[in-house]
Amino acid sequence: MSIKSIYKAVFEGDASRAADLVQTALEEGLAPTDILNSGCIAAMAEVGQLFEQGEMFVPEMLIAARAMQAAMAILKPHLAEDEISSSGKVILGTVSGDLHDIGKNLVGMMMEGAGFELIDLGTDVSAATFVQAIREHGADIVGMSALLTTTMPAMTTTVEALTEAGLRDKVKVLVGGAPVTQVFADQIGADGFASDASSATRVAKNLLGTS
Ligand code: B1M
Repeated sequence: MSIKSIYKAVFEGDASRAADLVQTALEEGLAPTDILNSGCIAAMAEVGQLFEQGEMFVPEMLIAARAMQAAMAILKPHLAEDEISSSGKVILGTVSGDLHDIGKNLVGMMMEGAGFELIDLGTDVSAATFVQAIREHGADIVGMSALLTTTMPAMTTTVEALTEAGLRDKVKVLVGGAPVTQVFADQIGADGFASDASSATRVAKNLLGTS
């Protein structure tokens, strides 16, 4: 069994094979983070690159994404196993108008793995839903993901809604996603930015002073 075969199964969008291979790899003692980074994430990166070059299209991207999620369902408990205990409560969602959730789910997995209590609001989450969830659950951090340049403004709207609701000083705001930058995070008054799932965990801990 090699991680390359997991990469291939995700890349080709073979969900059941991807899940089976991840299961076998784990049974054989391969490190969950190696399977994640060199198998699943690397395969999706190539999918993205080919899409950008016009050599792959939306349906194929979606099929690959589903294979990645099938692999993730097997990996998730093992990623969580490695890490330490309770660090705080995180409310996480992909912002309004945006349906991309693979990166957001990875961030959530890594957060849970690092001992955060996670409330995942899913995708296409409106500012009002973020506000309501923070009121209901009293989170330490609200994490927003955006993969489209057209949905980045929804992060601004959400930060404004938090301020209007009197919640802005009660939660730390963490933002990320492929088009999001530190400069943008600073512009909208977010507390933190992370470019990938593992740094998201580190930034979250820094924000709460628990690193
Ligand atoms: Co979409 N898509 N997509 N897509 N898609 C992108 C994002 C795109 C860059 C592709 C391209 O054109 N090159 C492009 C956006 C262009 C832009 O805005 N500038 C794009 C487009 C255009 C679209 C549609 C509009 C296509 C269409 O319909 N014509 C459409 C929009 C739908 C919508 O959201 N309303 C669409 C649809 C889809 C699918 C449904 C087919 C599928 C999503 C499936 C799913 O998520 N369940 C999909 C996919 C798979 C992609 C690409 C290929 C891969 C995204 C991904 O999962 N990457 C993507 C191309 C690319 O990224 N190169 C693309 C793997 C993932 C692990 O990385 O999500 O970046 P990422 O997450 C990383 C970091 O960004 C970070 O950590 C993660 C892990 O390391 N991170 C955070 C993410 N969130 C964070 C939050 C944090 C911190 C870090 O704190 C809270």
